[in-house]
Amino acid sequence: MIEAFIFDLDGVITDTANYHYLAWKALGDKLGIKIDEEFNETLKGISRMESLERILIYGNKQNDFTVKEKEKMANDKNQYYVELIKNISPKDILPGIEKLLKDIKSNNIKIGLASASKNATMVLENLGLKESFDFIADASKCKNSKPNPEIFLMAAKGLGINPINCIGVEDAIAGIDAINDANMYSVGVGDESSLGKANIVFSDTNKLNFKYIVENYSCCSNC
Ligand code: B16
Ligand code: MG
Repeated sequence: MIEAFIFDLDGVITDTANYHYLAWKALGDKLGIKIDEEFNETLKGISRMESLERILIYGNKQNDFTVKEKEKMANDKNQYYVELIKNISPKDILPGIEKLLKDIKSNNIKIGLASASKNATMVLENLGLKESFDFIADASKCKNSKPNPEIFLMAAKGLGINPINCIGVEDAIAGIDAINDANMYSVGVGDESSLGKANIVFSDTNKLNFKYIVENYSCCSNC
């Protein structure tokens, strides 16, 4: 029985990926590491510090900086990112999301957030959606980045729901792996060929369909 929906934020509720991209690109330019959109794709769902480590490896500069210097770089990136997301408003909610949240609520099912972003609460506030969420998992308390299931399990725990009664919604491969390893039912949003490990995939948020998810979940848990 479905008792909760647990959402990823970036790429599912709103599209902040481009802001992360611009902020990492600005840092990359300073370091002489060229970050393109294709490489940025590999950072989706990955925590701030781990993203920085991946960027340094990508630019073959992984041994060039102290921990303190890396912390400063991550901080600078975040300051720029926070500046960029200041103007986010309800018009930035991805299509289909408000309808899905409404359908979930009207069926008395809980709603949680499992985002790797430490800025998640501020983004939800700017979108005017914070009150729609019963629990927001705190990424700063999460030790293991997706694909580790920790952040989804934190959200289920915070909601007081058994993971097998949760539906996880994600746009990143690392996120789908995290949902599956948390023993939840996984709903992917995006390209079916890359999100193939999800229980079901919708090509974009506008196609997300509450009834269809519920029917497929019941079918899946009965076989
Ligand atoms: P922050 P999600 C993730 O959000 C982003 O996809 C990823 O690009 C970002 O590095 C990560 O949050 C951490 O974000 O720097 O704001 O703490 O997809 O898990 O909602
Ligand atoms: Mg995402």
